[in-house]
Amino acid sequence: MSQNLDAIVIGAGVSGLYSLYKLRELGLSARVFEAGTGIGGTWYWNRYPGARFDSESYTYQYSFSDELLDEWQWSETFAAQPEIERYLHHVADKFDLKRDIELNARVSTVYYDEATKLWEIKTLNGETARARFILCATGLLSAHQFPDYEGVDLFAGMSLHSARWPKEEIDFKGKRVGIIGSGPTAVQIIQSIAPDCEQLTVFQRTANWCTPLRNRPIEAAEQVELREQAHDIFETCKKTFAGFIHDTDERNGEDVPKAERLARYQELYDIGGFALWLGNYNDSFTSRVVADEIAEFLADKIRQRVDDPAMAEKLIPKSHTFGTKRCPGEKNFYETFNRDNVDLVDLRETPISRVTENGIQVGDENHEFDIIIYATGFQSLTGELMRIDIRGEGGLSLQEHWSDGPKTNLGVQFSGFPNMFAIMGPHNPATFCNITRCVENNVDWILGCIRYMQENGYESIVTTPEAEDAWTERCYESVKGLLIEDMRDSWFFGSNNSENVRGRFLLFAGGVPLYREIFADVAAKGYEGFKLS
Ligand code: NA7
Repeated sequence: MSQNLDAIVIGAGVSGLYSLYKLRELGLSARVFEAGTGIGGTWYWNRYPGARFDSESYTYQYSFSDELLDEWQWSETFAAQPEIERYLHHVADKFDLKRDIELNARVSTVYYDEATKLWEIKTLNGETARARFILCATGLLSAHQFPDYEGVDLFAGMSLHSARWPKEEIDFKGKRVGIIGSGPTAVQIIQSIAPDCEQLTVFQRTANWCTPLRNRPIEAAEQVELREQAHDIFETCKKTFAGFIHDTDERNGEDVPKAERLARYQELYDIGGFALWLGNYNDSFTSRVVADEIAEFLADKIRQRVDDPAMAEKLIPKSHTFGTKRCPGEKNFYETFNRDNVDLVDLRETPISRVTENGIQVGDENHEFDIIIYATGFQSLTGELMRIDIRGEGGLSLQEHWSDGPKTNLGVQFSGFPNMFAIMGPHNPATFCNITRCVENNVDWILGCIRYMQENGYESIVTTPEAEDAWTERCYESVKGLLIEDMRDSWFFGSNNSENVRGRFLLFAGGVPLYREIFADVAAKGYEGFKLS
């Protein structure tokens, strides 16, 4: 039976749950269609050992309900996946959201009917629904990606992707394990499972600049303080470049004496989290001198922590300077490579030639495994939307619309797709954003827009192609002058995405405060750049 609704939300992760809450607040009928068998999105799928926040827990939580803030306490400064999943269930139960969430309902088609001006969706489990508004809460790192090595399907042992981790516990005892990848996910897995495995071999293509996470329990007195300061913390996050509590030092590193700079790096290194990345000197994203100096500071730490000098050199990034990719947060990651049962294969020296029935072949050598873990990342930002057959006005598919790279206005709308909104799609400031802070910002703006339409008798809103082109260009411009621009092998530039997307900057790098300002300005001008009818 087809359901007639005011709004359809695709995805029941952090943004989907909040969208449903806000849609109901406006008095709209809405349902969420979720591919997983549980809610949580990222925190449902990525249940691998060691999965945890890289944002401080108390900055990642929702800010919209004081009651919720009163009743939830995070046990650690960087909570682990099970606690985060419990939190999202708590939110869904508290606000009675689950009755409007269909699980196991992967949306396969989303078509716009020009006659009725309604969107119609179909799910793989045979559900259909129609609605005026459609909110794509599909996440930015959702479309997981296996590498295209020959033989990936041939391996007879257990193959696991970090973003499709099974609910049952995996016993690594006595197992020979190979892991491909060395990004933030791989780092979390490696440091967690190494003590359990019989043998762990890491296949690294690009080393990363990891910084200590310094996770710790939150004691009772600090819980009280954090609750009292919750709104101040959220306000701070609105004002910092990346929506985190870490704010850049206003001074340029190049103007500060070297000894003082080095002392500052040590201070930030000791704080942990993204302090060294996001709390550094104003020019740390633009000055090669400063970035290289931080890189050298970290390289020294790696040399001190890894016993074998040759291994240490492999773990020190050579292809990019500090800060040009998201830094994995680590705990004992480098010491893990001092273990007798851990080895590293540098794929820059010899690439993987194929996956075999019993292992991974590098050059002529076959490494035999019981388990292969793929921590190989995602088709970032565009991937999940591209996997759905989305067709707007004139039957134009989103794939066709984006054949020359994604185009959006403000990261939230695409021309030819009226009343469709993306929450964490391309051209958001998501790289430099604490996700929930940006989710709340974007959902609030979208719902503000829908309220404006209700109040002014509009039925449809769609970005003009001109405004879409301008915003897309502004996103490309936003990265110019940043060192990030030179590091195209990352998900910021869709390194795992299809050819038409790869190499294009997929985010807005102008910072969260500017993004918020632009949003407010567009709304204040009656949604300038959008056509209301
Ligand atoms: P990332 O950061 O995209 O990392 C993916 C890793 O997988 C990275 O080390 C890649 O190496 C590696 N990779 C991808 N394809 C291959 C192939 N074909 N062969 C060898 N290695 C490969 O994803 P994560 O899941 O770690 O982290 C995503 C975000 O989640 C992160 O930014 C945090 O915000 C949390 P490469 O660097 O491309 O050489």
